[in-house]
Amino acid sequence: MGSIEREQFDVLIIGASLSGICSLYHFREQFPSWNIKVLEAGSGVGGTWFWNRYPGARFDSESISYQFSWDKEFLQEWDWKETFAAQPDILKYIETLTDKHHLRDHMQFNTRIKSVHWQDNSRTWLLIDETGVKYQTRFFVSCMGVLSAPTPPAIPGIESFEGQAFHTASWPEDFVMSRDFSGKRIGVIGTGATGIQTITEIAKEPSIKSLTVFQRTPNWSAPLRNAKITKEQMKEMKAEYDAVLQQCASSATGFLHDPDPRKTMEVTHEERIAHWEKIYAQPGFAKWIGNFSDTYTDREANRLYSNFIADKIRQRVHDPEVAESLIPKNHGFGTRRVPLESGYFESYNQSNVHLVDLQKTPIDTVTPNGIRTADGKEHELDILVYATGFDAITGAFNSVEFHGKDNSPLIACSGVDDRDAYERAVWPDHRPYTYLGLMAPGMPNMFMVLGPHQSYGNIPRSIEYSALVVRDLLSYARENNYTFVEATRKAADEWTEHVIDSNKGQLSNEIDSWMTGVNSNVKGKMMRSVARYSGGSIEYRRRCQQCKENGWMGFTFA
Ligand code: NA7
Repeated sequence: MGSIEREQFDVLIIGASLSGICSLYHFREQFPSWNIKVLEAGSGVGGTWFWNRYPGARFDSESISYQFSWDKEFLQEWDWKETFAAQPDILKYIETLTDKHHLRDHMQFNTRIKSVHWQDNSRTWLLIDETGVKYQTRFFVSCMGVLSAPTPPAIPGIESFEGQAFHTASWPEDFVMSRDFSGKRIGVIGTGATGIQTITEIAKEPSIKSLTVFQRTPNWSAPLRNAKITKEQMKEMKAEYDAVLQQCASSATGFLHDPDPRKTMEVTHEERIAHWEKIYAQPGFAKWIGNFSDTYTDREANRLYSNFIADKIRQRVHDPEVAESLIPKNHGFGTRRVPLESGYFESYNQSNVHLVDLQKTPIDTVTPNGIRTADGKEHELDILVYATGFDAITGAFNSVEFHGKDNSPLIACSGVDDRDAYERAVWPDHRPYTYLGLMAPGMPNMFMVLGPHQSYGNIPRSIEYSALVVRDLLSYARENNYTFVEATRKAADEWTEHVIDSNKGQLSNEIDSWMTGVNSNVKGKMMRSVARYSGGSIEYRRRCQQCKENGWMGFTFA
């Protein structure tokens, strides 16, 4: 297709991620005569699980709770090997399911969209990829993901490094650790969920020369407790899938764990410790979600549990000074997304693993040979890994030139973009404004699956639900011959206010993290915002259902 051609679609989906796959499957079932296509920047399906191939990448949701429910036959066919599957297995699961349903027939890979413009005269969206190819579509569904725009660290001198450097989300293809890291001095910047997984795995590799971790903020982390799944266990689990899905549906987070309804101070000291020991010994997010119900809203409750976890860390790290550096002091347990680990803290007991506490000695500059810290020391490195996270939630939208009605930009930031653009932006300073997280006023015919203001929790559970709501909304439009759908300002005002209100009282609001919309590596992303719906997935579903039952109240059609 030449650059002046313009292919026409009924629905274009951006992203062959889990949300893109799920949306495509349901839309194709419902609208068999429609011309539907998925455009994907990568060379394969999988989104997060396609890009994040770093050593140690794996689920910290239970594998059996992190799969699509719509193909019951495939649920019985697919065998998970571990309680928390590793990235290669997860990608294989996604690829096998995609192939089983011939979904690749509707997918185009290696296509990165550069600009998206609403065209009022034809009531269509015009998308242009980075080679100049144009795509025109009636409806456009963003499945671009919440953690899909990687951010390398904004550190002086970073371009001067003469060794190999890469972000964890663009790990070199065909990488073999025992070959590519053999004899090397490796540096890792960042200790979020990704850093903690990959540091643990790199440290285990006997052939590395050394591993130096550059930690700006320690994160609370606790044992994953992964295990192999035997054939016999898998058979038993398969018989229980209905109950597993039911349990996810009845929990506010969509996970297999529920909070203990008691409050921390309602029980005796002995009962408290017994409960904490119990959840600490359980696999997965039990030690985060399965806690007393006030742990993330009551300061004292949170302090006590944080002390309990801090003592666990002290017991595992031999050097007391290193242990203290690894214990967060500026935020309580669970007020940021809790990374789960499998021997992370013990890594620091190895003589070839070094922690550089950037709160004591900040990075001065990256040099051709490594990293120089404020104490004048140069940490010499052959390989530098950026585990520095993502421009979360709004970042994928921000990486595209995005204009809606009246040519208004979707995102513009004060001090970065011009004043006029900023005043007309739908999401000024990355602050989302949506109705049910599904649409934004001024952006007609544009839907979001796993967009801002949706309840995340267990990601596939959220995706399945919102993909079905978008499908039903499109069905309603088709049945009534509507070619135009838009969220009203009134509905978006009320919903956005509700999202902000639901978030009040959470200790996590007081902490900078990707969940509160702060990223020092992204220009203009310095102010905290509310980008996730904290009212829980049960309440989210109730509100979507209510909207549907009331004739899609809050949307206008034409
Ligand atoms: P995160 O959780 O955003 O972690 C990024 C880490 O990188 C974090 O420790 C940051 O420190 C650190 N960072 C970022 N920029 C810098 C600079 N410039 N200098 C030093 N350190 C830096 O991203 P992840 O990829 O680990 O996890 C994202 C989510 O993916 C995760 O929660 C799961 O849901 C899956 P900071 O804390 O900002 O001081």
